[in-house]
Amino acid sequence: MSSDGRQDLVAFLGPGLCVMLGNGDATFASPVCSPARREQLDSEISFADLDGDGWLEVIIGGDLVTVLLGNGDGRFGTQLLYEAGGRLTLDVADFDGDGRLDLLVDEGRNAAVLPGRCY
Ligand SMILES: [Ca+2]
Ligand SMILES: [Ca+2]
Repeated sequence: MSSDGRQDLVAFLGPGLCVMLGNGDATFASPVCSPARREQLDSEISFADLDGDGWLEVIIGGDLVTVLLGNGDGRFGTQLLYEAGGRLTLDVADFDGDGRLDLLVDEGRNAAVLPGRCY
């Protein structure tokens, strides 16, 4: 989640979605948390650089797919919401081959692709 090359942790904790920046020695800094909606707490989380700026975004599944744009220091800027209709699983790939990452949301019987378009 940061640009230092060290592995970081992201998890839902009491206050919300929290990032713990890695110190590079198997220890982590104190969590920095962003508020999360209650229904997100058991949602699937994916990570990808959706806008091509080199920083990872956090993608949270659910009725509303939430994309939190990473700013490279473990914090998040803009929050984007996409109606997904109660989908359960989430995948990120370039499904239509246009060079932009897309989101696949799937509830088991029905799947939908949200085409990437933000860069
Ligand atoms: Ca990015
Ligand atoms: Ca695409």
